[in-house]
Amino acid sequence: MNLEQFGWSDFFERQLAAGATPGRVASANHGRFLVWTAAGEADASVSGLLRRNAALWPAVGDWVVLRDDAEVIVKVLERKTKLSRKQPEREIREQVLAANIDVLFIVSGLDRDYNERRIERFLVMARESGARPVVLLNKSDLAAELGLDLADVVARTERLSLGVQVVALSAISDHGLDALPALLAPGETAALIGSSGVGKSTILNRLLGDERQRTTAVRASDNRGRHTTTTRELFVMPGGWLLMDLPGLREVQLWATTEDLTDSFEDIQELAQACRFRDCAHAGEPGCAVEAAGLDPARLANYLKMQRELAHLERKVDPRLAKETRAKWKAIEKSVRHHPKRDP
Ligand SMILES: Nc1nc2c(ncn2[C@@H]2O[C@H](COP(=O)(O)OP(=O)(O)OP(=O)(O)O)[C@@H](O)[C@H]2O)c(=O)[nH]1
Ligand SMILES: [Mg+2]
Ligand SMILES: [Zn+2]
Repeated sequence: MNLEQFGWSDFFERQLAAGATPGRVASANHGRFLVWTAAGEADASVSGLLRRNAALWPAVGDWVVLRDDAEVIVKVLERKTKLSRKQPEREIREQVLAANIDVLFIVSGLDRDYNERRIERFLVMARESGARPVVLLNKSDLAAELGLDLADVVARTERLSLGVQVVALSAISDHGLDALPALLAPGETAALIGSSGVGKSTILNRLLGDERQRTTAVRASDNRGRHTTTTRELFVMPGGWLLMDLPGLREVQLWATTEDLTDSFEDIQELAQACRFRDCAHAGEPGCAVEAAGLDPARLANYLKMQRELAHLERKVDPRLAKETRAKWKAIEKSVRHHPKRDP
């Protein structure tokens, strides 16, 4: 087998010491990793060093170096891209969901799953990852049933996606699926993200021409999925590209910085240049150009919400920044103490 067909490139070659055995993590299960190598598949665990350091832990999609017997992963090569979220627990920590993804398919169902705010959130996540996002509106066969006009939903989604490609399709009737392989060159990797039940595994099965992934009907009452896929796994597709199926994401807390909002909300950032106050929060200040522009208030609210969330994360994560913030607060407290407010 040649490694290029799994996505190997100069970027990784340059990091490899002479004589080392590389491989790509195709799936992971409780500390065991299925690794594709030039000599075939290996079932590997990780070395003690990696085990002791969460930041060195391999993710599905990673290129790794194996020990000579191919039983232990000793190193994770630097990633080209990584898809991360904040771990859902209270602890402030990054969770890498997938590594070395070139194209990120953000999947929504055109049933009651369709949610513009969630798409905006996934777009921020995608942009932070370094992968090229593409929005997939699946279950187009159901749109009419729900009184959604397909052309209208596509146009709305395009508007909020600011130039990101939007593809309407129906995996179940094979409609629109053929647009996807054309978006990937041989050796490139795509991943499917979205909430449970949107049809990620169905899309994968159809493109693969094989029912390799299990799928389950959504709940009739609210179209919610049942978290059928529970592991992340890579598949080699007929056109020579790779596709990763992921479990449905119940909750996406971002692992990004406020900077990462810039691309996804260029419209708001541009309008903000004309606000009277440089630090305008677009929340009732006089002379606010953003509020005056008649933007969808839900989009603005979502932007502000993510901005607060990411500013909070930045304070928690970047110790230097956190220290500055603390120093600032101390200075404010001090000035308040020394200059108590007096009634006029
Ligand atoms: N009507 C319709 N149903 C679809 C379509 N695509 C998928 N489904 C159905 O939606 C249900 C959920 O599909 P899955 O592929 O299991 O969804 P998933 O996104 O992989 O869900 P998780 O693995 O739980 O994250 C299944 O019953 C599919 O048959 C479609 O285009 N139209
Ligand atoms: Mg699935
Ligand atoms: Zn403003």
